[in-house]
Amino acid sequence: ITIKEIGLKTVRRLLKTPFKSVLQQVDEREVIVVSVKGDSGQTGYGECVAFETPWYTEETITSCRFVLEQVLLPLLANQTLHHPKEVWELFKAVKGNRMAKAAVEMAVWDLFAKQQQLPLWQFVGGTSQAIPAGIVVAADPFQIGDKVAQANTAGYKRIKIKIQPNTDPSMLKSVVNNYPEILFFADANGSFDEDNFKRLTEFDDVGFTLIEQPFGEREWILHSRAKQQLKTQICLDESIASVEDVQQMIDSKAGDIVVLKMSRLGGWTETLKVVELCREHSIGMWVGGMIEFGVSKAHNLALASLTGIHYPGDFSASNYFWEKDIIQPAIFVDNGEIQLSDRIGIGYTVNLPE
Ligand code: OSB
Ligand code: MG
Repeated sequence: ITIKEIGLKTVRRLLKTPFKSVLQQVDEREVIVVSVKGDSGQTGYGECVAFETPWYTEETITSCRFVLEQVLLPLLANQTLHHPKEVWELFKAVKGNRMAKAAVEMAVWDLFAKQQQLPLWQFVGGTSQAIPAGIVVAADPFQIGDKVAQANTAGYKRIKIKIQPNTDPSMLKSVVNNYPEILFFADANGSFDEDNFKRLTEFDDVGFTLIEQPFGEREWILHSRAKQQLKTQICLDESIASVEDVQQMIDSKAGDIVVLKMSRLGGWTETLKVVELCREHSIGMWVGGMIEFGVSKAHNLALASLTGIHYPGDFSASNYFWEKDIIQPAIFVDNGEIQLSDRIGIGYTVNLPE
């Protein structure tokens, strides 16, 4: 495929309700949709999901726009590619900036799947067409009970609750006990430290399937101590930004499970390497969310189709965050699952603003 046109389109929309975590409150979301047109006339799509400021990863939507426009797009323009893996090679001389790279790289994978007339999930070797959904409750503590009840009514079988050192574990325990058939995850977003380690152990009896990122990104030793001392599985999210980070987690016995975020990892090529490494070492996997729109979600759903990804990801319906998504049809959850499309590429039509 020869790359003929590359487009960037900014999408900015309000969330239906504010997303509150220990790190940041998100009320409005801005992303960049990347479109890549090949000589066959088809178009592949990617979505850059960096946030407005560096509260979650170092990149921002503004740094990504700069790197995309000034550095990455010129490297890709007019290139002839035989496989989407070649994009990672093309970008090799560019340090870091994985979220910017991922957005372009993902668009090229979509384009190749379309050229091969295959759904993206089949193009990448996925096997499952029904993806278990999962929702995130990121609200004030007094709202958690109601939000969990609503998620249960909507059919979700996996609910992730944001926690921090001042969250009351006994309150959470009574919520979790109400729904024996639902899997509950906890996400601490790195809010614990050595001084309140004991506080973390008080969440061990809540009934969580896993606790996500209790400590900071580079706290391998604290995480390994938590893995030893808690019966709840330890899952790393922010810590995992490369294949090397997964190897570090394995070597330091710092976790049982990883969250795959294709954007933070730099796209499909690096993510597929991570999946391979996790399979070899029997590390659990699931696919994380970035409060993103449908293009990114569609790529992530295709990822969740791969074998070895055993836990339900952050896959909520389009209408959980958005009045209107940028894809058609919207993503919807039926009986706790999302069905992957039989259509080629990401499987959805993209509707971009003028
Ligand atoms: O820590 O998993 C996280 C959203 C934005 C930034 C970080 C995280 C999240 C989520 C996922 O919790 C929310 C979603 O998109 O479903
Ligand atoms: Mg997380």
